[in-house]
Amino acid sequence: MNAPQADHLKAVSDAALGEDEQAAQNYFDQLISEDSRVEPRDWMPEGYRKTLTRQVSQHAHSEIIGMQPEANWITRAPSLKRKAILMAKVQDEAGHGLYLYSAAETLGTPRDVLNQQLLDGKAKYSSIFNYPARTWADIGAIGWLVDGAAICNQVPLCRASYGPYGRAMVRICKEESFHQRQGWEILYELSHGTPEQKQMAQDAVNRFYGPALQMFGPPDEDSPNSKQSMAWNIKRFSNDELRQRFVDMMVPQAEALGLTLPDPDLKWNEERGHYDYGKLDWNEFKSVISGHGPCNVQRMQRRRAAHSEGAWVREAAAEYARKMEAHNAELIGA
Ligand code: BYC
Repeated sequence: MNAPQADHLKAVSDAALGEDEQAAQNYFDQLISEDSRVEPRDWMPEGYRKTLTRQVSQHAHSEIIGMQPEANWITRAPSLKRKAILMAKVQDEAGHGLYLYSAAETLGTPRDVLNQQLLDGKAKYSSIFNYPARTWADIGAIGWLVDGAAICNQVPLCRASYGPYGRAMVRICKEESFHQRQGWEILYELSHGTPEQKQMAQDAVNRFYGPALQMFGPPDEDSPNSKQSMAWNIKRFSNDELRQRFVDMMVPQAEALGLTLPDPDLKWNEERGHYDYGKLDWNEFKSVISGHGPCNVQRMQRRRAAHSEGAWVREAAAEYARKMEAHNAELIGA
């Protein structure tokens, strides 16, 4: 084949490749515009894959790191019943991490790579888990406020355009509802107990309310990912929309608990049909997500230690899988 012929063939094959890619892009665009689901087998733009891998893996890391503040209270829960409930909740969080790592893996990055990004401090996890759980009431506040915020943020994610993520979120949200309920119940009992217990519940709410509002992410004007994620039907609402929904939901619940939300600017706005709320401390948020929150160092030290202490479990599981494979191959061969 001479050079002009080779050039001609290359041009034809580039055009065909281009056409294929265009057809794949058109199909993807159609799925998004019809509000259908994108599945792992489907072609997807690299940016879509990257954004989802980032969000889903960070979500998984949050579930795993999020076990720490609560697990710390399992041995100190005030009764056997409370201990059993808290253990079940913490185990649920581990399960959420597993569903989410599995969903993230379908996008092409293996779980050990995602996990290494967390261990190397290259991947984020939710800001809220860098705060300590100082008292038993904090466990109530985490359940009521943190899981409440999680539900508000995650129910719309059940309709995320990426199938494995949306389906994982359905089960996670069902379990989060039980988690919020258990937090509410702890706070209700404390706020209807002795004055000291009520004060303990109020102090916990005072500590966790602001950080819970920050879980929804930066204000819309400072959220670089929202616009594209919403155009791809990954996020259905902006950070501020969900934060507002959460505030509106929590005000009557706080009244029912007999507790106060620590915001002097919180008031009903008749015109907007929503509660107005005060400015959040975004400098604190930036500091926490850049590694300088009260517990960032402790959380990562614990995660790294747990990972290395668990090495024998991973080795045993891999060896068992290898033996089973050899055994099955022998049976097929026989
Ligand atoms: N903390 O452009 P933006 C749970 C980062 S687990 C830390 O708005 P996006 C539970 C953001 O990643 C709850 N970082 O981003 C578990 C981005 O940085 P990168 C976890 C945050 O992705 C155990 C940058 O700021 N929930 O409930 O469009 C026990 C700019 O933000 C945070 C999820 O993961 C934050 N709070 O929106 C109990 C939900 N906020 O990545 C309970 C799924 C923002 O560009 N994720 N950043 O370097 C989401 O819905 C979205 O990712 C977010 C952020 C709303 C969080």
